[in-house]
Amino acid sequence: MPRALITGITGQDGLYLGELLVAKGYEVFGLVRGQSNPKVAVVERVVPGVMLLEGDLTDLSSLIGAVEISQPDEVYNLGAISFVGLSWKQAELTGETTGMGVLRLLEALRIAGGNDMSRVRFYQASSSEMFGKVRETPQRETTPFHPRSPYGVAKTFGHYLTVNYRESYGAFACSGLLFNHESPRRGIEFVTRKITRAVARISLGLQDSVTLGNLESRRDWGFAGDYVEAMWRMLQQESPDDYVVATGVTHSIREFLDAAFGRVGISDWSELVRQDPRFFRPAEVDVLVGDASKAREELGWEPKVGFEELIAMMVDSDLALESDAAAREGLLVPPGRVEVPPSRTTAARARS
Ligand code: NDP
Ligand code: GDR
Repeated sequence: MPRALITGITGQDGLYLGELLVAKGYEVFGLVRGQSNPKVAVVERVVPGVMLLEGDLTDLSSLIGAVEISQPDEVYNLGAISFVGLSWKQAELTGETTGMGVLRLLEALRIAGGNDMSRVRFYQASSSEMFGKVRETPQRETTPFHPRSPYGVAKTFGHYLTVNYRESYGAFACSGLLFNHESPRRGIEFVTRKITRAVARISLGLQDSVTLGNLESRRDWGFAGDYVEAMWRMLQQESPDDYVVATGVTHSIREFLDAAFGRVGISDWSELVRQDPRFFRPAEVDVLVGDASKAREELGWEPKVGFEELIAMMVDSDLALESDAAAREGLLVPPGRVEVPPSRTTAARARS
């Protein structure tokens, strides 16, 4: 039975990867931080059977301990401060976790292995944010980096360290340059889930509008469930390498809004979306679109879920979650009654 250690098991990708590896027959260990992490219950519900280990990417000895207990064949480093917006407000913490965390984990593997890194295969969750102010379009493995946020800078550090441990110690270390990937499990701070949740709530009359930042930026959005398959495939190759993982299609936030509101029958959302400078970034990444030819050719990987299907999946999931929650709190009108809650009016106006 192969053994895998996942940092960031409580996050979006950690849950999908945990499910994938358990289904493949792995013994899965997950690193969980904090003395009473509320997301432990989510991991236990979604991926029962995963062994949870206490540890933190800012604490080397806890990482050595986790490696010694789990004795992994494969390590997936998904843990990070992953919200780009937060990385300006907590730049030092982002550097420590998203950047230095990679160094600590690689060092933990080196130290626990007595300087022998050949036994274990390592995956680093690198990011399209490293391309930042892009030097060419589409972005591929050879495109130079120009990160635009403390997050992007920290990920670039982690990426080069992964390459460096491969070259210095012969580590089987891969870096996945993954473009945005989303799902119903996406955190509500990210724009896609912020929108799909708001669309659900507006449609149910629980909220009047949603306030966003820049609507013009464009992203290459895929489905997280597809992307964790690419991570696993990287570690099954004969030799370690770096791969871009993307759909090759880019859309603006406006187009995302069109599709998300369209799912609940609203075609004109102009009165339902506000903009606030609070949600604009000090430096923006304007357009991202990836070329995943290498992943397609060498890993046999390709995305299965398209843009419209992804958004439908997220809106439908949020509709179910929000109507369940509202019904529990007595906020929704039971079927058969004709009363309309006050905040329903804006959405109804927009729909008519
Ligand atoms: P999430 O934000 O959903 O998950 C981040 C995870 O990191 C959480 O489990 C979090 O734990 C954990 N974490 C945060 N700080 C620490 C710490 N100090 N020690 C240990 N763990 C910590 O991110 P995603 O699942 O979306 O992304 C996974 C990885 O892939 C991240 O590294 C992200 O930067 C990267 N990435 C993501 C992309 C995307 O589009 N989703 C694209 C490219 C890269 P807790 O729950 O306790 O906060
Ligand atoms: P991103 O994702 O920065 O690409 O990083 P996010 O969804 O946060 O932003 C995408 C784009 O939307 C614009 N935007 C807003 N963003 C948020 N969060 N909230 C808003 O209200 C809002 N309004 C407009 C942003 O300016 C940006 O242009 C994600 C993360 O998962 C990273 O960890 C990962 O590395 C990259 O994707 C690839």
